[in-house]
Amino acid sequence: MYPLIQRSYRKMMMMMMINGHHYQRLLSSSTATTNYVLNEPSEPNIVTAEIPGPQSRRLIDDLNKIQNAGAIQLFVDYEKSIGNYLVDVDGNTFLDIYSQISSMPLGYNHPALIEAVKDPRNISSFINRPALGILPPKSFNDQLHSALLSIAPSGLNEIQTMACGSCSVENALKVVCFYYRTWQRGQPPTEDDMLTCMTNEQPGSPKLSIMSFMGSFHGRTFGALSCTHSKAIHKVDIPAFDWPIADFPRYKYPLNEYSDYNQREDDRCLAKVEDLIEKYNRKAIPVAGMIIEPIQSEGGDYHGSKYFFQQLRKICTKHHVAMVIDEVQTGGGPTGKYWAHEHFEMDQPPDIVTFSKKMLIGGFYYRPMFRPDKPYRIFNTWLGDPSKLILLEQVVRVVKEQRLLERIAETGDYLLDHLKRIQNQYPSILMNARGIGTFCAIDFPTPSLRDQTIKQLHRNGVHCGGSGSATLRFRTTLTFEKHHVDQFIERFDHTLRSLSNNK
Ligand code: PSZ
Repeated sequence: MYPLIQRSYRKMMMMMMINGHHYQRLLSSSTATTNYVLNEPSEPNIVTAEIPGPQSRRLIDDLNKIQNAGAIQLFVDYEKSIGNYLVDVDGNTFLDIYSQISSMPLGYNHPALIEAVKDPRNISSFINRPALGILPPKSFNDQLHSALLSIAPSGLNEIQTMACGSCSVENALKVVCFYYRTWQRGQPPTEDDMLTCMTNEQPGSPKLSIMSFMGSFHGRTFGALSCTHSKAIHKVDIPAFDWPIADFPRYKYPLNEYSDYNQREDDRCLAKVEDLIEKYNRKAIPVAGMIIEPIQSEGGDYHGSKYFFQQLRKICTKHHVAMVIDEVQTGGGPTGKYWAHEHFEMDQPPDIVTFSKKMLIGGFYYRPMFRPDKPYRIFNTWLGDPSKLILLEQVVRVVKEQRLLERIAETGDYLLDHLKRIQNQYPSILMNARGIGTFCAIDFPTPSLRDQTIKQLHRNGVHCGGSGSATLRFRTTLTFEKHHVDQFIERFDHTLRSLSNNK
């Protein structure tokens, strides 16, 4: 440690070195808040001729000997990465607007998280991963309150933790089926139910369905995969349930120029939802629930309007369909609210909200009436990991103290303004700039132009990724600031200029 203490106006600044990272800790004398300032590099720095560089290539080749390493982009030096900058094994420093597929709340090596890991009181939690469903640690209830329930969507007062996003979705869908069958039967499972379920027969294994939406992504496990419709490679060769698939709106942009068209699109999709519910009820595969993303994220950053979601909530209530909102990708703050669906101001809360990624632990919030009636109906070995709750407690504290949600909303407006400006500058390459907070996206006319741009952005020091077939998506941390936007836009402009010159 190198404590270098300076006194400035009502602030005490300590520069420390933790795990090789300098950071500044600004302690306000008037409040108990800690203002961490990350010592990020001033800009990206690419030192290899090709991305991936030679060290990454060597490691990819080695890995390929023992598994299919075809998806690996880079090997990363996580010790050197900091804040919004990712450093690879070749020493390339990228501005990271993808943040581990939207799963880094505060960026790399945030000092608040390093402190939590170094705190001797937390060591046992990192070492002794418990079977949470039977032997939770003494701090568990407090942690659930401070890390998860303190930021729960309104009306959803109960919580179940899980290990990952897919697992959260799977178990949320099971809760929906428990609830539906109990309502349908008017009593808990009968002896006949208990007997027939053992051989996958009715009525114990009932014919029920979950509605999902074309273009959605809810995970790759068996049940979730029947609700996922973003790319064939995710689904091919896997048996699927006969479950209804509705349409998610596809708007024209700019929204204010196409409001009539978009309104008709909402109404078309809503009518199809109701038709499908009625059709599946007639087929004797009643719709117990629906699962929907507030913004279709993997599928290509498709947004649904406030009106669409408000009406959808009403349809669910009318037909006794449980509404599961999948906030695995949108949740945790990137839209400027902890939960993207809160932008929709629906007349009732969703019935279940799934999360993972930026929340560091998976799980779902649910309305009290969805609590399973018996223990062990929702259960597995780990049910998450309380050491992640220690980290999440810190994240929630930092987000609150540093007003990161308000700041991400401002940074997001700034980003979207710039995207709209640059789209006007390159009208033949860019279109449909859209987003809430920094959860933004922009489209290209073809998949190959999008892919080329992403490759070139990597070479120009921006780590980024696509969604859908021809979209560039922004999935920043919550510590992403206007100066990061400026850096991105400068490199985006440079990249687009070179691409349009080469056309
Ligand atoms: O290719 C993949 O498997 C990817 S790339 C991004 C994701 C998955 N996102 C995960 C995800 C999600 O975005 C939504 C809305 N719901 C569920 C999931 C599944 O979460 P994980 O990956 O944690 O199982």
